[in-house]
Amino acid sequence: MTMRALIFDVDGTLADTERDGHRPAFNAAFADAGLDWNWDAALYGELLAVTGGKERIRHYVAGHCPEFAERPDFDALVKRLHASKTEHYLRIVESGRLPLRPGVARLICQARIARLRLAIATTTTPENVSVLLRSTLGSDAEGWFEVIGAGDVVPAKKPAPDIYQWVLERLELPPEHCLALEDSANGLRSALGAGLPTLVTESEYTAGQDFAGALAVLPDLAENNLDDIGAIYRKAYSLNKKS
Ligand code: XBP
Ligand code: MG
Repeated sequence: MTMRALIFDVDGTLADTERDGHRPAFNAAFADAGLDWNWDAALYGELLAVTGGKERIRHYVAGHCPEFAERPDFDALVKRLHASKTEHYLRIVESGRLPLRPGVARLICQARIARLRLAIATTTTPENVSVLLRSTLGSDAEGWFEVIGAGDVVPAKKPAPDIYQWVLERLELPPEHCLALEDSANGLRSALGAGLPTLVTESEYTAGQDFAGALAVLPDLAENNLDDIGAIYRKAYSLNKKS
């Protein structure tokens, strides 16, 4: 079996974007709308159980102010809040406050030299991916990724496998020739559901989650933790040989 492509998750995998990126962006959008909602770091960690920003807002309302969902314009309000949040988030990303996690740039560079194909499978909004890649890897970085599957292109977000299946279809590769890189149990379940061997790097919000089925769980992709991603990929098949 030959590894031909790496498929990266974004939030928590490429960069630790949640606590100091998405979270303050949500709070700024709520303040702009005159809402006294404030997601502190602990509450946000709970809300991350639900992927997708619009879905997360709805999940928060259902658990904290269900009467709000009775409003006739609730759907439109959620969309407006999320659009405002995305504007705030893009400014945070463009400010350079969200660097790539350790080892990510090195791995992408090594993968390009080894002529591995690159793709992205994420729940976040497509524009968030473009700006993060540009601001961390440079203006041509987006073009390094043949397929970018993001946000609402699929009906069901992670942990559903849809986004990884969407990416595999466009790569025209079977899952066994790819390796997914994820940070969360939701993301791992999504990748495994699409049949992908998966490497997990725990992030600040996902440490200690259930990563059963991952090829390996690492603190990050830094050289002292990952010296040969090919060896991790090959584990997928040596493991199968034993079973
Ligand atoms: C993480 C998510 C996203 C972000 C917020 O995505 O679940 O919803 O938290 O981004 P992944 P949006 O780990 O799959 O990259 O508000 O744009 O959804
Ligand atoms: Mg993630």
